[in-house]
Amino acid sequence: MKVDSAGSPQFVKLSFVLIIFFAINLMWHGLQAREDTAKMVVPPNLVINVDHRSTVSLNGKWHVIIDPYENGYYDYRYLPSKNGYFKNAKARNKTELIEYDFDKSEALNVPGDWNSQQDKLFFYEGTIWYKKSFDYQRKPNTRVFVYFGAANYHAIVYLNGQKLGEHVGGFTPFNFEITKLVREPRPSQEGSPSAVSSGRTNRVSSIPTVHFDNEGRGEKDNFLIVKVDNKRLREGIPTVNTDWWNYGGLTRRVELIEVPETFIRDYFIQLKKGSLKTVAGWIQLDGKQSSQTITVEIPEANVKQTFNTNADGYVEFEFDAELQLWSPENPMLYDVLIKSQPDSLSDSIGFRSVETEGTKILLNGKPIFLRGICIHEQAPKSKARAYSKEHAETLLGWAKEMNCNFVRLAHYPHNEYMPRTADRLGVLVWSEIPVYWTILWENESTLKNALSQLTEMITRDKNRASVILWSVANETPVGDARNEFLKTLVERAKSLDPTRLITAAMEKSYEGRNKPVINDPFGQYVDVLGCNEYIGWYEGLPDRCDLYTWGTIYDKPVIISEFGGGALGGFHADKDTRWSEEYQEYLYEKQIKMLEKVPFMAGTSPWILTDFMSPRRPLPRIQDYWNRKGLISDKGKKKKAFYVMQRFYEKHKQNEQ
Ligand code: GCB
Repeated sequence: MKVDSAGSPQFVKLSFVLIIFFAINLMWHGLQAREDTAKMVVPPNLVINVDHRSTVSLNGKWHVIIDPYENGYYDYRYLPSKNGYFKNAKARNKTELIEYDFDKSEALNVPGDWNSQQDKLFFYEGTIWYKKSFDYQRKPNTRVFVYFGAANYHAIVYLNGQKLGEHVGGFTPFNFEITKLVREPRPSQEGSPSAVSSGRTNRVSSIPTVHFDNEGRGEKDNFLIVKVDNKRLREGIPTVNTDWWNYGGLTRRVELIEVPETFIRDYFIQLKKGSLKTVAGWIQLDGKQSSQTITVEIPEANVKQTFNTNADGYVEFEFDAELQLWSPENPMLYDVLIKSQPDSLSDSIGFRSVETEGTKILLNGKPIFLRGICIHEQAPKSKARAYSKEHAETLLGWAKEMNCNFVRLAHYPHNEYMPRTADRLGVLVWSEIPVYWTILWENESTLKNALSQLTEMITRDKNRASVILWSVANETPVGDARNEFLKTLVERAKSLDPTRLITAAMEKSYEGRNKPVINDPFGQYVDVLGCNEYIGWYEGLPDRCDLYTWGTIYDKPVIISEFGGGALGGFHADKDTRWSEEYQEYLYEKQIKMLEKVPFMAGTSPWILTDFMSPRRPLPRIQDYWNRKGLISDKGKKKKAFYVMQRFYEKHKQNEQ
């Protein structure tokens, strides 16, 4: 083919312009992508104590589009598309090509993981788009936030086609302000917002009868769209390798939070470190009336204190009070009222101290032995992730039945009902972030991510008396880069909350054949050492426990934060048969005998309360993708070892009295 113009000055000019254009375009998208990654891990200004605020639930059915190729996000050049699914587009005439339709797509329950809701999603890891339409009438002089209890793992949130922001981390809450973006009913619609939707339907199987006006209003005034992606990432927190189900989706509640224009966003009200009567803390307002007078009242303790916030809406305070202390035996919660102009907010707060003295943990100044159990966020008797108050009641109820005064909430922050229920039932809590196994220690964005998950966990739960331990890691391999990484987390935890103890679940090593020792160098940075060990399961048979005498290089309390072995509920055989309840029972008996002799042991939390789902556990007819180390089966039936722990803890309880 003859091309006349090739080589001509115009052609060269045009090519040059085009090249520059594409280069700028590429750079721009590249930069944007990088900026997005950096922004993603910065926690938003979390609104705490959702339970005591005015909220509108967005729970229920959400339409979803399963999008394994992220077609709704990237164009065919793999660049973020301007017209992704977040636009919620509809064909405006019979010729227009739109290749998706939320309103004709299937629906899933929120809160809830997607894996347990449809067989085809059981192993799914990737993107699913969620859409919820809603009407909303904003009250005068209020602000509105959309709040997510958690979305696993990476969420990008859009309201009415506009991006609100994104969040990384599957187990902590986040929110975005939507005051200016939320659409209120049009004047003609007032009083009957559904009038416009008459004759329209969003039923999954119907013909396309939903019409959109040129603002994109459909059957409701607003549409909220969330892209949730649970792909495991090498640089993620957690990383690709774990031992639990990677439940994806909007796994916790979604709410609109309604607050006055200036409101109490966050506060810390706890006993001052080292004191049993001085309450110390701070309050953070959000809004224009930043400098003002606020009061803190605890009516039952005759407390009424007044403080002035500074120009940033912040105040620190301290006052003395005669308080009944919170403890597992007496889980006393006070109504605490914070009053500002024009907001007021209440919370149920318990007051207790926690510290260490040598190898002891002291609660309210007295040594306490932690009679614990580990718990995953596995819904009781179900293949789903737990998310509700009822789940929390059942799980903690079982722990109490075992005579526990302590739970280790593994391996990530559980939903807020857990620490709140623990507060009420008198159960002490270890709360941790999913810094698990082989994290990319030298990757800067991985550290940022861990820091933001830690910050969000502490921000949400720092007023819960039940929570005594923040854990920064589980079974991470010893090494300098890991020590540095974890040290940074400890520093952050201490700066956010100087009152609680810091821990991590570590491993032991050996001095000679029969002397396990706790000597992980990272131990120097924590207050309490957690140690996971599987003698009798991964390491020899249960009788091996008889040989061991434990040692430590630290003058600090040690919690045996995991031990245990698997048993299929209802399978009975002799004590030497793996997977039988008798093997597990015997292992527990031997472990207890060994651990009772460890002088520096301040508590135990065996692995684990209930069977939980894990892709690492495929053994047919025994595991079937369940980790069987539960003391309670996936059907909710107690195994024999449950009663071994129950008796051991009963004995401890008696000795304490
Ligand atoms: C561990 C891990 C825990 C596993 C458990 C097991 O050491 O901390 O997440 O599930 O062992 O069952 O192997």
